[in-house]
Amino acid sequence: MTDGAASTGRARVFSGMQPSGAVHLGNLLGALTGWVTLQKDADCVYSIVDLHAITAPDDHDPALLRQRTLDLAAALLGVGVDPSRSTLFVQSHVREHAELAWLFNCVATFGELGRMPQFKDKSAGRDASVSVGLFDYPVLQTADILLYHATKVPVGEDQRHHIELARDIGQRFNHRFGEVFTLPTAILPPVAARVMDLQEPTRKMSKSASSEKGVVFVLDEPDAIAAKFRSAVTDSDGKVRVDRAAKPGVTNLLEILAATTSRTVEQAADEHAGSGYGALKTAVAEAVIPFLEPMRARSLELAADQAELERILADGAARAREVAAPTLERARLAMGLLPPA
Ligand code: AQP
Repeated sequence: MTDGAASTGRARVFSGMQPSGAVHLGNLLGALTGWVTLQKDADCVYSIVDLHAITAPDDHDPALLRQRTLDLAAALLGVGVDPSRSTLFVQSHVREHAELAWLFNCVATFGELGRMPQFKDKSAGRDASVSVGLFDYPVLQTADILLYHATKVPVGEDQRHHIELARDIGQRFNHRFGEVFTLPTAILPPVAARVMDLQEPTRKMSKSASSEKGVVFVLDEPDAIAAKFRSAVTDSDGKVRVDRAAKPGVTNLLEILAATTSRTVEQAADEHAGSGYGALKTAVAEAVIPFLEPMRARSLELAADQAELERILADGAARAREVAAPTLERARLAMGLLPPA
């Protein structure tokens, strides 16, 4: 991988995913579909962001984290990340991420981090007991992105504020210390940028949801997927139409249907305008099951070969470091840190 994407004439893409649980339909439709598509034309750098996953100390189990890191590698490859085209690595294997995050900690402000909606959400009701890492999460994310001069960051809606913050921090750094960083923009999918929990359709589908009933995982068996859609919460209005505020459950089903059948939400809604909710749920399950099946099979196959996963990740880390190390060096020099003799 070359330093700036400009030298290859291709856009540089960065995105990350936490090994905080199994990959679900929200991760897939919100971000991973974009990861896979962008590989065709861009220089893509994808990271399993384990340093982010340890910011939620409530369920920090070291053995589980190691297993989830390997499982996520298998899942990312299984959904279509291609290591011969893209750089796939584990964040903690490239130490530059943590060091650049420290430099950015001295540029970011307490006020702007405190305003991040995801922090407010995840720390609600327990401000004093959350880790400093959770508060600082968007600064580490800024380092992740800016280390690689990424111009595009494919993410779901929930990450939009973090990407804007990354731009602000990068811009402030450049203004104070000279042009070192490229400013990124978020790329959101045209549909299903925020997939909602099937049981609580006003909450986003999440790996850390309190119940798995509303979360469809890529590795779920077809019967489990059908059962989850059958019991999806809708409303008592009985009409299939798009209205995120008044009909979050039905709208969510339509968005999932649209995203998995390459249609717009309006097309999906029109086609099911005369259907009952039961028929809509069946149609969504029948679209999602074959959509996920090849990814599930490939992920399981890859998960069985740990040595190969480790080889791919080691190769990815070496390639990532080729870009990350000189970027960090430039930032250190720009800030006036004395180079070691
Ligand atoms: N429900 C969602 N709809 C659309 N996109 C989503 N993403 C997550 N949930 C949805 C996108 O998936 C990418 C990876 O996210 P992450 O692993 O860094 O953590 P997250 O955003 O916090 O995702 P989760 O699943 O909710 O994990 P936990 O429970 O650990 O916090 C991001 O691009 C995100 O936008």
